[in-house]
Amino acid sequence: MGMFLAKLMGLFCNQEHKVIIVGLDNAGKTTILYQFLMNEVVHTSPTIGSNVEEIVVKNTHFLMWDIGGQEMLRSTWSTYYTNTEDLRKAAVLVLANKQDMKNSMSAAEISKFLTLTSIKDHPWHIQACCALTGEGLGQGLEWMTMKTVAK
Ligand code: G3D
Repeated sequence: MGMFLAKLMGLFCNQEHKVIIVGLDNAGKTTILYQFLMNEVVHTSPTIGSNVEEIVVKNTHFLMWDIGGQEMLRSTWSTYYTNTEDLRKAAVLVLANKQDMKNSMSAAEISKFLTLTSIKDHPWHIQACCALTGEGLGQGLEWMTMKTVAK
């Protein structure tokens, strides 16, 4: 993971990119962020809001919008996106977390359930992972990096 992040920093050079993580409550968003924070090359900025955390790897900004996942709040998600960045060219990475749990849905099952193949206007990828160990997170970010650098 450490080596991967170092490689990632080199690829991003002086560009600034933002990653917004959204998901249901208890999905593992904070745990995923914690995996990044454990890496010594990552610096954290003070919490910039009650539900927003930011980590900065050189000039790459990872913004974690921990927006409540309750159904009644989901209609407000687009408001956060509008105020954050233009998503027209955004790539979509779905992290199928908690793969270590016995009854977790596989990445293929989640992909089918979410009908990810219907996404035609953005590159997308689903990555099985376990935030507790960090397994799969590196591959997910690697995909995101490839999509970003390819632009
Ligand atoms: P959230 O920020 O999306 O709300 P959290 O979710 O990161 O707070 O995680 C919610 C709970 O799920 C935590 O358990 C956390 O340890 C657990 N969790 C996160 N990722 C994984 C994973 O990959 N596997 C397993 N088994 N558990 C995971 P607690 O008990 O602290 O509430």
